[in-house]
Amino acid sequence: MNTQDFIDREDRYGAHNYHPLPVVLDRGEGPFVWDVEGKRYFDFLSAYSAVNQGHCHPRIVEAMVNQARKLALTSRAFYNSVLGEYEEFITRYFGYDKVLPMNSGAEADETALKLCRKWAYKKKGIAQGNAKIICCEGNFHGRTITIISMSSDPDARNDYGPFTPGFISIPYNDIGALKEALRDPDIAGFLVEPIQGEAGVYVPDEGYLRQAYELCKKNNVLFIADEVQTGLARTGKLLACDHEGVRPDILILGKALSGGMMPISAVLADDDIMLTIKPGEHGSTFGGNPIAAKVAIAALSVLKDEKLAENAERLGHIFRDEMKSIKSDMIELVRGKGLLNAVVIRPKNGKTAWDVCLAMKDKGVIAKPTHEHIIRFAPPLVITEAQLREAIGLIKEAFKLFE
Ligand code: IF1
Repeated sequence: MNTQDFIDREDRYGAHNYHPLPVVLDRGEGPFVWDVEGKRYFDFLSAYSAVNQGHCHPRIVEAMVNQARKLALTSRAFYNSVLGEYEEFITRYFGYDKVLPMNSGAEADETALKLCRKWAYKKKGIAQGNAKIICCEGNFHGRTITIISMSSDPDARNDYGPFTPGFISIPYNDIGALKEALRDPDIAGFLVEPIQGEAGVYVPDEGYLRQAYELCKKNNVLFIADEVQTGLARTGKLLACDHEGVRPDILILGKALSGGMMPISAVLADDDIMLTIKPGEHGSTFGGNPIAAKVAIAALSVLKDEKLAENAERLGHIFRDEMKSIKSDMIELVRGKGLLNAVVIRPKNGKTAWDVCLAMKDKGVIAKPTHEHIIRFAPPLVITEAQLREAIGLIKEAFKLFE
């Protein structure tokens, strides 16, 4: 079978809820992936920042295989010998009292919303059913009906109503709008991405997170950070909130928490928030399963042992400088933090970001546009400077084709 055969088979038997770049990946290692024709690519999407540790990291694979051979799943109906080890590891790692383990990022966001509402009624004293949560225009927190009830993206929400009530949407990176919204005494929380990934790597003004956090504290409102995409060293710090010294009341993690091996997500909070959920009030079959426990410990250990945040910080500056040096009238602007970057593309002669991605693919770099004209560049954080410079050379060659 060749590339087209694989594509045709997916088209025939799979739902059409994606429009992938026409490349069929077969193997991954570190910053590289190979397609079914044996061609090598630099992966500049990292499965939307789930593969920060590089594809198939040996330490994480070994942790997964060893546990899979011993005990894969118990459910939370019983205790097991590794969940406590993981809970202690991750709560010490991030400095919180407790963790609630889930699977997908969306599940973790939903868990955070439930936790916030529970805290609102049990601790803040908001009247039952009246708790409201502030969210931001341009957000992306997942694909469930409650989460898309917060979305301002028609593609994410059209024809999926009726929606979950209780969300107040304000402009991102707008402290005045947040201050105004916080005048409502029934506000329980503020859910925010430290950098809006899907919106096109929208980096807020310096100080935005810190000011937002202070406003929430002043109004007894929980500051909830969705670090599913920005967390785990991606932006050059362990958490994107670390750039401003903000400690979220509720921290949401996912994606690279497993190094891309399987869905693992987590919600961290201190006791006064976390213990508002009592036994039987929330859960999931696979949440905190033994394999996930061991995989997450390995994935988090790799981040620190291989100094991936420092690498992302250093190489991010090189990447943005190099992209800004490209003389192309298709490049409108370059923005990002660490190795979460994006280039806004100005269409030219009918050529768009999609065409640039096709050209880059032919040169050996795969990335995908978001919102038509924005290309996100997010390689695995294990990429070396030499590899990054090689990939930048290939990206430059691709842009040259449109001159
Ligand atoms: C898709 C976007 C990125 C996320 C943040 C929660 C979740 C995500 C900040 C939910 C997931 C993924 C989902 C994937 C594409 C990708 C994405 F383009 F959709 F928006 F990264 F920007 N919070 N993002 O970014 O986590 O349930 O997927 O594990 O749905 O197309 P999930």
